[in-house]
Amino acid sequence: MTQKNQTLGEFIIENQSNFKYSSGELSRLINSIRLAGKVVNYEVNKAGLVDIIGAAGDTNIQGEDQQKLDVYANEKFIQAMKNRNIVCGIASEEEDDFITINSQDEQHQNKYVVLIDPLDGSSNIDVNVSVGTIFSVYRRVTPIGTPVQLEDFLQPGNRQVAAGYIIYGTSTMLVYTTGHGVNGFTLNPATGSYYLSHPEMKFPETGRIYSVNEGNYTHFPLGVKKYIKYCQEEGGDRPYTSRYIGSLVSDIHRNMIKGGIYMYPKSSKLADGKLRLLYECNPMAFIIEQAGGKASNGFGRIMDMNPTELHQRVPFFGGSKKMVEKAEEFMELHS
Ligand code: P6P
Repeated sequence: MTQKNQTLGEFIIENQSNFKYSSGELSRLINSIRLAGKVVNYEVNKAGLVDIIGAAGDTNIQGEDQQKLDVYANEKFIQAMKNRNIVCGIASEEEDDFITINSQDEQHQNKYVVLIDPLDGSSNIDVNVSVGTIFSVYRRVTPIGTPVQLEDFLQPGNRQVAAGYIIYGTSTMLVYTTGHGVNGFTLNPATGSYYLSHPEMKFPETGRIYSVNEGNYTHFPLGVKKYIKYCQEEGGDRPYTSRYIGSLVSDIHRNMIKGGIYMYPKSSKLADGKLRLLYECNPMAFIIEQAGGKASNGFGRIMDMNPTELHQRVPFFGGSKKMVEKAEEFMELHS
């Protein structure tokens, strides 16, 4: 039972029973992400004022310039999840390889792994556009007490125990699921607390917004081109509206509230698309499905894909169920 305006802390305590097998670690993990989100939010909100914008002079494994705030956010989330005897490993978009975290307490062995995109859409920071943090949580599959292995991270999305995002927008929100629906909490900067502002979020079954970088149109597969044209033609509730922020969290958050589809297809330039399966597509897919939507790679369920590498990319179509199904129809027809 959710009561509007509960604090996140009250909500976690009240819903502790939902976290099967967990003696409070999962709650404490969500709590540590909440705290790190507040610290990152403070820096994101004043990024224009301090020399924290601009490339840190380094590039991540994706070959993308690391904005200083990317590096800062990565450090803060890793710090928040270490030394709490909850997590045995972390994989991050900003880290080439996964990080092993040893338990500090012989009597207790950490059993969760976290995959995180600490600041997604960071190229938007210096133009003052919303950015987000995305996280995904699994129970490890290798024996507890041994060092974490790559296979602990290469699990299909259907084995996630929690996933969520923080959107640093006109307000800062934490939206997450533990497999029992999706709830959104808004940060009140005056008190530093997150309040349950969007209980039991639901993806509208259909919508009139399509989100895709149409600059890549000529490079898309024929089925994607046909679906985009379908969205633009007169007929029924069409033409739809095109809305694309270039920040995955922001585009999906808006579409979850208003109804819509977000697409990052493969193209002749990017054979597997751009988005990463493990710390972008799977967590967003868990949220989308828990809210009643659909998340696909164009031909099958994103969360059923068996990962092969930490930073692998996949095509992504996520949002209102009927819109994703229609897009899949076009891709099936023209594959
Ligand atoms: P493009 C940000 O880099 C990101 O990973 C997502 O947040 C966003 O939706 C997408 O890439 C934007 O990519 O190629 O359209 O600029």
